[in-house]
Amino acid sequence: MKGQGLFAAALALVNVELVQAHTFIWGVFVNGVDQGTFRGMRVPAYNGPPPRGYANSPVKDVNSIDIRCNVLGDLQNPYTIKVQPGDNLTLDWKHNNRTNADDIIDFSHHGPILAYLSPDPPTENSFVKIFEKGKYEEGATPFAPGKWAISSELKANNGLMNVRIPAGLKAGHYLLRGELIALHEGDARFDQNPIRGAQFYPNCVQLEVVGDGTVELPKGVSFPGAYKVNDPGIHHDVYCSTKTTSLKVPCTSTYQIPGPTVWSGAWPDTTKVDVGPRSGPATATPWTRWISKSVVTSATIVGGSAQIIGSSTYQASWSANYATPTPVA
Ligand SMILES: *[C@@H]1O[C@H](CO)[C@@H](O)[C@H](O)[C@H]1NC(C)=O
Ligand SMILES: *[C@@H]1O[C@H](CO)[C@@H](O)[C@H](O)[C@H]1NC(C)=O
Ligand SMILES: [Cu+2]
Repeated sequence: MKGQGLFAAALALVNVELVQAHTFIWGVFVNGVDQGTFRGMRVPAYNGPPPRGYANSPVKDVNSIDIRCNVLGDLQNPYTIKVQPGDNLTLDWKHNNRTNADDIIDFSHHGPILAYLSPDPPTENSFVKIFEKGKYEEGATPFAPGKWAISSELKANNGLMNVRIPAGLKAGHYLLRGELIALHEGDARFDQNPIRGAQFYPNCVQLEVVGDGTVELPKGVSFPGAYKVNDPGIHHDVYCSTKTTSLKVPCTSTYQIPGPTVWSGAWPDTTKVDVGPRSGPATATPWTRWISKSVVTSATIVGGSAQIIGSSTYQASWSANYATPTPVA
């Protein structure tokens, strides 16, 4: 039937986005030494049962708690990565598998990459921007998106993103919030058209800074709170930046990365370090808990497929005080 055919086509389109090549942080190298797959990572388990969970659908509502550390970002990882001020970290963004053959993210996903640091747990205005890179080359022809940190750099660099721990940073527990913002649908605003809009991929890593540093983080921003749906760096048409043609967004050849300016105490240049071999699994263990449309589903995995044991409404619960993660038994 015609009507049914249309419905099926619409459904197929939705599924295409759900299984698209999305990315999250699979591991962190400290001065080139891998700390192990998923160690210290608050891994988002988005979208539904395995294998779909690996597709990690974006966070799109800048006012939701998910913008802080992604869905389930309040859940601690049993392991915390120890670092010192001045250490060179390399975040390993991957899609399907933690290998060099991985495609990282679909090429259509043009946009900036960012990093913030906050004490763990975050408080009001505690996220401080320590790194950002946005658009660095104008498109050669009208409507060409130009060169962007995600699609032209991170992807070409095997998903490796360099971040350096600020000099003299005071010892303590911190969250490193790495983020990609994909703007291929950023000509639309999520509040006006929830099917489209900018896509956020925030991921948090648990760090313990050791040493006798004395530098405290300055006042930062809150997540949610730091971003607005109509920020010029969020409501931005990557395809009209060289010509005034879009009726939806003012076209501009300059791109303004959202959020605050980078803290003056952060390193002005990030250093690319050679990374050693990866340690730990190259494939993800099927999720036993995932979230979709604010419903958390728990399951056991039997023979690769999920046997659902229960579901509940997602209520992120961020504690006010630092709690030592429970080690894995
Ligand atoms: C981090 O990289 C910089 C620049 O290459 C280097 O000078 C510094 O020694 C590195 N830090 C560590 C702890 O290796
Ligand atoms: C990635 O890992 C999955 C298992 O999780 C496997 O089925 C797939 O073939 C792997 N893909 C590549 C490109 O290695
Ligand atoms: Cu996408």
